Parts: sequence; C-alpha cells; structure tokens
Amino acid sequence: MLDSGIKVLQYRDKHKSKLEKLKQCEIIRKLTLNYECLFIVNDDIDVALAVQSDGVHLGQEDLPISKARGIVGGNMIIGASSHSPEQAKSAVKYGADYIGVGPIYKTFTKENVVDPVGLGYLSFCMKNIKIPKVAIGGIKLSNLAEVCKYNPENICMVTEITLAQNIKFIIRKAQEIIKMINVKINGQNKRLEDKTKIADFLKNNNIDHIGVTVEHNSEIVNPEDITRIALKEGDVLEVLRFVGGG
Ligand code: TZP
Ligand code: MG
Repeated sequence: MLDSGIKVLQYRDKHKSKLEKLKQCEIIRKLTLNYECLFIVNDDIDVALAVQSDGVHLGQEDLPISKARGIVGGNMIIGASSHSPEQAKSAVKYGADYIGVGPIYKTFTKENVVDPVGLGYLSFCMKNIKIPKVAIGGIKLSNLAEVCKYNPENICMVTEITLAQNIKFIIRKAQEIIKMINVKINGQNKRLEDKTKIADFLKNNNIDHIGVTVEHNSEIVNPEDITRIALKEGDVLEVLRFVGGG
C-alpha cells in the first residue's frame, strides 16, 4: 500500500492485545514516516501516544473528543466517526480535525455497525462541514466514481484493498478513478479524464463536430478551439446539434 502511494493509513484491530497492537504500530510508524504517509491509530490513545502516530481515530463510543484533546494535546490529529448531521456538527464543535462519513454502503468490516447512511449524508457533509471528510463504508472500485461525484477530500477502502489479490493493481485503479474530473454535459453529471479536450470528448461519443455548436461554461466555442480547450473540474458543456431545415 505504501509503495502505491496511499496518503493515510489507519491501524485498526479489535482483537489483539494492547502489547501486540503496540508492537505492530511501532513498525508501521517507522514505515509510514519513510513513505511520508500519515499514520492514524484507531481507538487507542495510549498506543497512539506511545508510537507518536500522527493521529488517533475515535468512534461515537470512544473517549469524547474534548477529553481526548486534553490527553493528546493540540498537535495530534483527532478524527471522529460520524453517521448523522448532529454527530458531524458536534465533532466540529469539539475540535475534531476530520470526520469519517459513513458507512456510505453496507460494510462487513465493522461489527455492530449502523445502517448505511448513503450518499445523501455525504452530500450534507460536503455542503455543511468545513473540516476534511473521509468517505467510508462499502466503497469498492465498482462504486467509487459515484462517491467521487461528491468530491470528498479522502476516501477509505478497507475490504477492497486489504483482501485484494493484487493490492497494487486495485490501488492504481482507484487512483485513476479518483483523478478523474466531474463535469456537467447537457445537464448530466459525468466523470472524465482530467484535461480531456472537447474534441476528444466529442470523438469518444461519436459526435461529429461539424454541425454541432458547443457551449463551454456558457460561452460558445469557436470551432478551431475545440481541439485546444481542455476540460477541468466543474466545467459545464452544452452540445447543441442543429438539424437542417429552412
Ligand atoms: N467505519 C464505518 S464503515 C467502516 C468503518 C471502520 C468499515 C469500512 O470497511 P469497508 O471494508 O471498506 O466497508
Ligand atoms: Mg473506535
């Protein structure tokens, strides 16, 4: 995972003894420093402090954020799981540095997990919560593009990566999907490769640019510019086809 360039790694184990967790976290701490990857320890503030992880992640039934802050001080990242608007707002109020938003879809990784909160809750958080969000829960390559339409700052995939036969392949594919841009074409949300030229979009969709007028962010595009203009995140394209007549 580190070789593939993941940016944040969270250590999560609900069954090992504290000593086993400490030993594993010590190793992971060293590795993550070498790879400049943030290291977050789930649940155990004492282990997080002992290995000097970058952060600790707390669920709704762990130590409250304000108490945790008193223990870890101002420099350690505190992340908080959230499943509802109230929990998200409370996490912000008490000084969380990021929130987990999920489970978006059904997950089998976590025991006693709440029902999926769906993309509606992710949408709420993107509009209303100003600290970084981590979309989590049942996210796979097959539904990743759908999640990316909401532009969460971070995406967490557990099963899809840890149980993959080829972890590097799955991460590469996920990175390709995450890198794509959101554009609106004739009123429909689409994801395209970053910097796709308008001409290439038309060609890939079997649209002959002759007889077509293209509006890019409300401006009519000169025909000679369609091979030049590269689409970027948030662009709006209208492709108007004129039918002959008189
Ligand atoms: N919190 C909400 S869902 C979840 C956690 C820790 C587990 C996510 O795992 P997976 O395998 O990606 O569904
Ligand atoms: Mg927890």
